Amino acid sequence: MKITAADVIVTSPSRNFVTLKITTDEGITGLGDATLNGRELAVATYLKEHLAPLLLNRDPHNIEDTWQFLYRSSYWRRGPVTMAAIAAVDMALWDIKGKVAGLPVYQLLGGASRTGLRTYGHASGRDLPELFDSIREHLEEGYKSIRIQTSVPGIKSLYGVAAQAQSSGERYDYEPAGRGDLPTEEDWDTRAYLRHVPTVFEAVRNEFGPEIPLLHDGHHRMTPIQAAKLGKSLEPYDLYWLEDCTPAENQDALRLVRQHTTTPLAIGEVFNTVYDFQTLIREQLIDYVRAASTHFGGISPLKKVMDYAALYQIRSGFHGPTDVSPVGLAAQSHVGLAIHNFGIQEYMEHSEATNSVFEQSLNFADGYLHPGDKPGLGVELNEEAAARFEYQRAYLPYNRLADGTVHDW
Ligand code: KDG
Ligand code: MG
Repeated sequence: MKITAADVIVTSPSRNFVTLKITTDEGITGLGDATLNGRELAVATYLKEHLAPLLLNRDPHNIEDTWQFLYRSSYWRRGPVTMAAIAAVDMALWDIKGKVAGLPVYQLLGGASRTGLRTYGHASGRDLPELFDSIREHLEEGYKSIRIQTSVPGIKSLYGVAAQAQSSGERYDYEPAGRGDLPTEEDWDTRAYLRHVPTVFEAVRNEFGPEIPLLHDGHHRMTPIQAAKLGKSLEPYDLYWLEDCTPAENQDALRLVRQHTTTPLAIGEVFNTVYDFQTLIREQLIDYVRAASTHFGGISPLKKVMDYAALYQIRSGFHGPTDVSPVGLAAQSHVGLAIHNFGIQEYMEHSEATNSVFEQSLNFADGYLHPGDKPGLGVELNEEAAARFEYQRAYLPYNRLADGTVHDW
């Protein structure tokens, strides 16, 4: 079998997505997700200009060889643009292999280790009553585990509560990348945040009891000692995890955090290769691997990093916001179903417009996600529908402190 075409489809049903479609001489096609939120066209160009010509006439069955060839032959390694492009190729080839075999991808990865993937959803609110409503809504929808984000008194905006939701009062359950020519500026004050967050978790535990697994995302905003302080102050509320407590580039920071708190730590949504996780896994500085198949080079390296993490009892918590497309979500759901050390899957439901473009066998019921049993990844792209949603430039917001200093967002 030979690859005869590698097409890149950019579409924007509610938000931008970049999808690679690989076609073979036998007419079988495979899809891969190459979406990099806010920098989508960089990956689309990388794929069109640099990888597509290398794929023509290759045997689609040689997934590992193709991955190594694309990774090593560029000389320039790693980085989100390169690894999202390689990820799309890797996913598309697994999709093709599954279709040829007549099996869903998780069967090719060793078969199911569980009946479904436990998920967590995002509850948020400007104040406690709004947050409680959001938690109740998620529980009614079947979610068994919930991420909690709220506005902080004195700060006009907070990650997890989008500007549009703040002004309209609507439920916020989609990503904050804003369409427009320039990014939105938000404000931030870590001391106010550190004072406020433990009071929120205390209130949530008082209202909803001790059983629900609760999560929180610090979104890279704290210094190591601030993160240690937050981890300690959240210990009475028994978090499932504290995510991205410090900027991900400085992995040594986690040593300090770890020495001070038993709150479980999750990190890695901006990581691109196993090398980013190497020290964190070997020294057992984290409890959950937050990589997404899309930004981590695809299914092949995600399975490998999880096998490495298994040696240290570290589990998965794959990144699953809506900027991971239904193709990327399916890819990591197949991995999650197959590995023994699955932890939890982040799940923000895609919009109706997104689902009209990506037809999926993936299903969500009673808080559990399953990639379905269609051969391959179980996602097909409706190209006619995709063509109706033209790309629109979009940016994630950024933060400034009260004195005007740029801060991590
Ligand atoms: O593109 C950025 C988003 O993926 C990120 O803000 C979402 O932190 C996030 C999460 O945990 O889902
Ligand atoms: Mg996060």
